[in-house]
Amino acid sequence: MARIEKIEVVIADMPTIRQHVLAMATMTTQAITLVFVHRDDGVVGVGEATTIGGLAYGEESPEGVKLAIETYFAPLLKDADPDFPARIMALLDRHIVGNRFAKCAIETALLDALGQRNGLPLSELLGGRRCDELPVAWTLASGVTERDIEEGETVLAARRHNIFKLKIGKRAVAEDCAHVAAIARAFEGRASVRVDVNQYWSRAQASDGIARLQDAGVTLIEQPIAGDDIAGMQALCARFDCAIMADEALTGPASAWRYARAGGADVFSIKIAQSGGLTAAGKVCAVAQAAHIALYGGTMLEGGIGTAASAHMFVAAGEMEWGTELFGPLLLADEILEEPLIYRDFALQVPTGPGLGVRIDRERLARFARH
Ligand code: MUC
Ligand code: MG
Repeated sequence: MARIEKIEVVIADMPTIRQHVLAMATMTTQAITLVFVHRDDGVVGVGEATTIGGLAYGEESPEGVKLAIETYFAPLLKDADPDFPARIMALLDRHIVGNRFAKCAIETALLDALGQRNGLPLSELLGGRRCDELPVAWTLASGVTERDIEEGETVLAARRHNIFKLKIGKRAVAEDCAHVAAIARAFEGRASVRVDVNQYWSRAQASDGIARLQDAGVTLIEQPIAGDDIAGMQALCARFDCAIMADEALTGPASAWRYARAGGADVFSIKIAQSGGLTAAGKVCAVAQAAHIALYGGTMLEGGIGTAASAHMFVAAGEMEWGTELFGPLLLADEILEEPLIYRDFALQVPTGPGLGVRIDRERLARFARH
């Protein structure tokens, strides 16, 4: 029997390559939140609990995750047998309400360690992979239309991305939609354009905005109104031809079931941390598949660890009909992995090594770690 010896949480403030303007926050750094699980046989697994904009996006902040894990998770995990991640996650669920990001990081770290111990990629522990690469969208969110178009041209020419997601909701509806239409026009026939409103529209604004976006050729609208407004989302799905995607609304399998039952989304954005872990995210996928809702691989703008974990989970879960947005590491100005993830030909190559198949460079991490 093995034992968990130590849990370590590191928050690293990493500069982004440019400001990233979302409706709820403007980012110039990302607080990458990593959780290391040290086993007594010397194997160390790592998971990620990164969020966006402190407490601007979800209920868990980097500092809160660190406090919760060190104060409440660690005593429960001390001396537990890390060869049984499902047993450990059941123990955590019994004693800890919510804290989905923290739970996701712990589950990822346990599975990473188990994979390393047994020489198996994490995707194999999750049932086996269906493919080796995932299409990856890029988010244009500099806040300036011309700069977004220039950036889009650069990544398109590099054959890195041909799907662009635009973050809107901050400005007036007409202004935001004109910005999207200009970018959609610039890339017509060469790249597809989607939007994410991050819940910032009222029902009336969404009716107006989605009609304009549909005219501009946008085919996917992410979380236009509040996640808890299932009836409002259902009405938008019924009224418009373009696909409506749920993101913030999905906080695990129960919310997925409520959405599926109500017909509140055409597409689910699957996020491992928002779901409460890799297994929980798999259940969200299962609900979608049972209800004929399409899948999309979402991100919380994690670094390489959360991105690799998501990739392993997505390739095991089923077809991501709308692709993924696993570009998080590319938004960071520096690399903290020993070997960076590989992006080429508009896709992310899913790592093939044991566990996550990527390792943290502790020296590089130390340069950004908070003390
Ligand atoms: C979100 O809401 O989907 C994903 C891409 C991006 O720029 O922000 C995230 C969060
Ligand atoms: Mg979103």
